[in-house]
Amino acid sequence: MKPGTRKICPSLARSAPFLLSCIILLSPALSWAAADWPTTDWSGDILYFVLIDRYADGDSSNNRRVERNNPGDYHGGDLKGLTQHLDELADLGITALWINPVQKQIPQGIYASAPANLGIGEFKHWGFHGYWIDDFTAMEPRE
Ligand SMILES: [Ca+2]
Repeated sequence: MKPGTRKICPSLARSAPFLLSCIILLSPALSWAAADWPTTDWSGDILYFVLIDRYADGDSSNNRRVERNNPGDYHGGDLKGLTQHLDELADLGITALWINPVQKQIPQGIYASAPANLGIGEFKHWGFHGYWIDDFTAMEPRE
C-alpha cells in the first residue's frame, strides 16, 4: 500500500450497499478528493481483489447475453453473488475488498485475438471487467 492511500471502509461488510461504499483510492492524484476522509492504516489488512463478473452468479435474472465459453464475454457474476460469499472470504482472513468499477459499461464489444498457442482465435471482448465505463452516473445492470 502506497503512503497516502486512504481506506474508506474499516472492515469487510455484510451488505451490498456498504460494499459499494468501500472505495480504495490508489492514486495519489485522486486523494485530494478525500482530504477530509479519515486516514486508516491498511498495513494490517488482507486485501482481496474481486472481478465481480467472474466471481459468483447470485442473480440469474440479470444475466443478459452471458456467454461463459467466450473468454471476453460476461459470465454472469454479480454483487449478489459476491455478498453471498462474504462469510467465506472473511473465514479466509480477508478484511477488505477491492472490487472492479460497477458503472454502466459501453454497450458494444470489441474484437480481440488470443495468442495462437491458446487455440481460442478471435473473440469478442466486452466490458465485463468494469473498466469500459459509458456512464459514470449509472450502475451496470448486470451487477
Ligand atoms: Ca447474474
